[in-house]
Amino acid sequence: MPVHNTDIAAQLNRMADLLEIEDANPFRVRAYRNAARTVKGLSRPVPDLIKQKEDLTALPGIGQDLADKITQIVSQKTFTELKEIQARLPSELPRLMEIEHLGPKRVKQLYQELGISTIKELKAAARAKKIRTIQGFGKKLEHAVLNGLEQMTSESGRILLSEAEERAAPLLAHMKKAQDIDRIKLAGSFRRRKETVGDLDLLICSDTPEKVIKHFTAYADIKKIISRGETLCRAVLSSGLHVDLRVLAPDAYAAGLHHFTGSKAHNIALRKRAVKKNLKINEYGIFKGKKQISVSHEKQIYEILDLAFVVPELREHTGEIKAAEQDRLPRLIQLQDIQGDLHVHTTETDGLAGLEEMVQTAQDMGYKYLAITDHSVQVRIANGMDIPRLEKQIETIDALNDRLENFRVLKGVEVDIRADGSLDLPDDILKKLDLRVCSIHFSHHLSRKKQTERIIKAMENPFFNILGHPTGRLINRRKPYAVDLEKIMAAAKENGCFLELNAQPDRLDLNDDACRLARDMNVKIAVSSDAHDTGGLSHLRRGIDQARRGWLEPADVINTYSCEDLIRMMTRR
Ligand code: DGT
Ligand code: CA
Ligand code: CA
Ligand code: ZN
Repeated sequence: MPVHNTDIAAQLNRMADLLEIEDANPFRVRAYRNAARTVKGLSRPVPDLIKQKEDLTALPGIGQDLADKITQIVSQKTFTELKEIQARLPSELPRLMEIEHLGPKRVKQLYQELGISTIKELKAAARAKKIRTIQGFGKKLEHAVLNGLEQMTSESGRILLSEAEERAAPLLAHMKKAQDIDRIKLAGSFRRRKETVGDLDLLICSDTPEKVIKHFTAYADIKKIISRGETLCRAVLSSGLHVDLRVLAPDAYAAGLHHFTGSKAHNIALRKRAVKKNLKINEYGIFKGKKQISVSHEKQIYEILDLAFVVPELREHTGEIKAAEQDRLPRLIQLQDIQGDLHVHTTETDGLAGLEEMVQTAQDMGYKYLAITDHSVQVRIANGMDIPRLEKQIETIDALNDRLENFRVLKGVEVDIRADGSLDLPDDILKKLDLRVCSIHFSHHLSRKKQTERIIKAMENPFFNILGHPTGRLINRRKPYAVDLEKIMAAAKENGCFLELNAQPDRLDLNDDACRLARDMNVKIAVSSDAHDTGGLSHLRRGIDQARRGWLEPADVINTYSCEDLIRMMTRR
């Protein structure tokens, strides 16, 4: 059964969590966290690396000891030290740490002082107003914990697209080994590139469905078969992810692919349109009376309905059909339109790769520029830079640029927006930079009005360029902070600022609707990876998926522009 990178990272993070509860040496804790992040950022599955005898210790933050543990996870799903520490501590403690406001330190207090080790016990204690009695907790935190518990229990059961991709890859590889398979495709929300996925809809084109289904049920990662028919099989993978496998006959493939790509709302709207033309569409094909009109490609379905082809990302019934009718669909941005990345971290703050390494990778990716944007002072958890350190980085970048040809390293910073709307570094130093990403990392819980005012005030600073991760959400873990995006976009427009679409798989912040709002309001977007290591740079493609769902064209995205144009856009005065 394949062990995925996500699983390996989760095991390493769990170890770090439990060590923190046990008050272990912080360096040990950090070593596990760094290793987890490295594994998460890898573009290739770790089991493949091991199979090909590649040296894991060559990866950032991974020494021999961690390499051994990772190898053990791949072969045994866990490792000895983790088993030992788990045996010592109650099993639900790590889940408690996922609740907002609860870190290892507070979970330890809850455990030691009130004997709380499960979500249920925590909820009961919070409701009984016991939590406020713990030293350093208080009434406000008790309310916040209850609130956090609610967010947790309202969890959707949907998984990140990135995780779905990771779980799907070995399944696809397995299915490709089946005989008599013509085509194979993941449809549904996965194909529409939605930020989260409810289940996988796997379509396979074959004349021998029984063989295909038999092969599917032999996939080692299946935990349970829910139902098994002649052309449909539903199963649950070990991770809990559901898979609907459908085998389609070759002459029904295009119609089936279209149907199961959805969305449901898009399908229904198309069906209505078909009815007006005396046609009928269903998952088996397009029909005129009893006669089937043969279609071998999805495009023909749209042609028959007098529509321009609508790509899967736009099939949400949010105006795409009308636009297709009038041939006004956007020419969506593609990864190859991107000229550079505008938000990355290095070992100077909380990154795992050095500046030159990041630059080298960006060059290898074919970029023309890369902005280095390490954290500012106030972000102490990320080892934020003060003025002298930033000045030194500026010198390093100047020297590097002297040596580089056809590539420019942009001097940047991710400067914190303080609670009062001021920026965390003075203008004197900000003005020495090419661009500044300005982000909120603290005081997420201001009122909607105050939060909006805070950001707008920050935008009035002439050195404000890009609002980083604009809503602060972490998908499935933290809701966006209360903020009036429309007002913020209006202020961005007025002040010549831009909004980020942060492409980290669990951020994807802005979301698709907000991207579309920005486009409608004529505010341009920076699609940035927020990479913390070289592998992280490739997350940018996830931002492109989201940008496409938000109807963005290349001209709407500032890092499709040349370096000169970009620098001009970063100069407000
Ligand atoms: P998910 O799985 O919740 O992330 O979202 P989808 O869009 O993948 O939804 P799913 O897996 O329930 O169904 C896959 C596709 O099948 C869906 O996008 C459209 C099509 N479909 C499902 N149920 C219906 C239906 O009742 N009517 C129509 N017209 N299409 C449907
Ligand atoms: Ca689905
Ligand atoms: Ca489904
Ligand atoms: Zn940030």
